[in-house]
Amino acid sequence: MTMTENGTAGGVSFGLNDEQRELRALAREFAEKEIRPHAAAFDEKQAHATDIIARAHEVGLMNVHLPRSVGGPELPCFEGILVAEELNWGCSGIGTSICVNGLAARPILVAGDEEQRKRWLLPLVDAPILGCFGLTEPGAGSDVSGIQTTAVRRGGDYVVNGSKMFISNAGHASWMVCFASTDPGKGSRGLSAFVIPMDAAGITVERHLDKMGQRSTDTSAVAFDNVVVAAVDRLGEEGDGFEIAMQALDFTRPSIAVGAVGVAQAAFELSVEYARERTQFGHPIAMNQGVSFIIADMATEIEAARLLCWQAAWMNDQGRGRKATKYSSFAKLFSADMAMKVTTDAVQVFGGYGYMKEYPVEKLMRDAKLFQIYEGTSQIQRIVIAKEINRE
Ligand code: COS
Repeated sequence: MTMTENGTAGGVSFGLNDEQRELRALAREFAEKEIRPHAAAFDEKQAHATDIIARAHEVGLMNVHLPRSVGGPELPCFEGILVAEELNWGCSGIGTSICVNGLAARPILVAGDEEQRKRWLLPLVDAPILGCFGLTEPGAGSDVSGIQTTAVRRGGDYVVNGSKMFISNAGHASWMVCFASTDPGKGSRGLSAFVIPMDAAGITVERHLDKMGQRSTDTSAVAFDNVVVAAVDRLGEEGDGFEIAMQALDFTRPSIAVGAVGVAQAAFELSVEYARERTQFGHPIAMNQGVSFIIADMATEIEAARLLCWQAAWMNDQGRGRKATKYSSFAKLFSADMAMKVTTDAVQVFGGYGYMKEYPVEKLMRDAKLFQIYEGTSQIQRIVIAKEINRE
């Protein structure tokens, strides 16, 4: 094997270039100074971090994938996950509220025309405006084809009725990409996507939901009662909705996956620090093999998860289509399950103190759980992986 000038072997490099290192350092510094110190208080109060989101916008850590045509930096998926890991290291509740625009904007980037991109995405560049992604419903979470919200054509408009559930940032968003059935007989082939302003007549944010973890992300239930939507606000053609949603999730799942890595990394760092300080039987507990093996496993599994996230993002950036689908699900499945294990182990390393709210690791364990659920449960990721293997 020969090494090339930039130190890569056989065309593969695990190193970051200068710009990527700078971007990651900027995100880490922001997380350290602007997010971490407030994480516990926002969690306790279940408060939306309006000012922190505005600061993230100001320093360029939001909307990083928006294309140059609307004034965005058009960073690849890979650069986005470098930022997402650090923000979630700071606090995954606040990190998620900063990153949700990536998911909200993606269907518009997948299927929107120039006019729609300008109308909905250009304002995001100038101000910390939030969008949200309205896929999940009370009766349709994993089974997207079971969506009950309807959009019925009436002249140049559609009339939307139904309800959405567990929608991140909905209570603070200016618009939602809403998936609704335009042909209920056709299941997934009958779904269409619309961009709907949240102040449209007939929309109610019904409940800000009280969550176990990631409490500073607003998660709300939204009702649609005869909401009139102009046909020009439909993304793509009628029936394109399912594919638009799936393609959006292919791109955003690496970012969610790496959020889990950020949470696990935080739990790992705290565990190492604590194990060196905490003395029992006359020596630091880090010197006990029982504890040191837990920490060694944490480090190994975090590294493995991060590499899967990097590969999934790279697949997306290479335009690998359905290959990226599988790798995004690899990353999401492995990282979410890893973060749950690592944060649970962190509580174990801290012992009785770990179980107390006074120490930071119990929050990380609560936060980690959501990664196994949102943007497709760990079981759904296995279904996606199995389906993609069978298609090959
Ligand atoms: N990109 C493009 N097309 C895709 C696709 C993708 N990533 N995934 C599926 N499709 C296509 C399929 O090829 C199929 O097309 P054909 O009928 O032409 O073959 C069509 O879409 C239907 O796909 P499939 O048969 O796999 O659909 P299912 O109803 O069986 O469900 C799952 C698929 C379960 C994978 C899907 O519903 C899913 O991802 N659910 C989880 C959703 C989720 O993440 N929810 C969380 C809320 S978002 S915060």
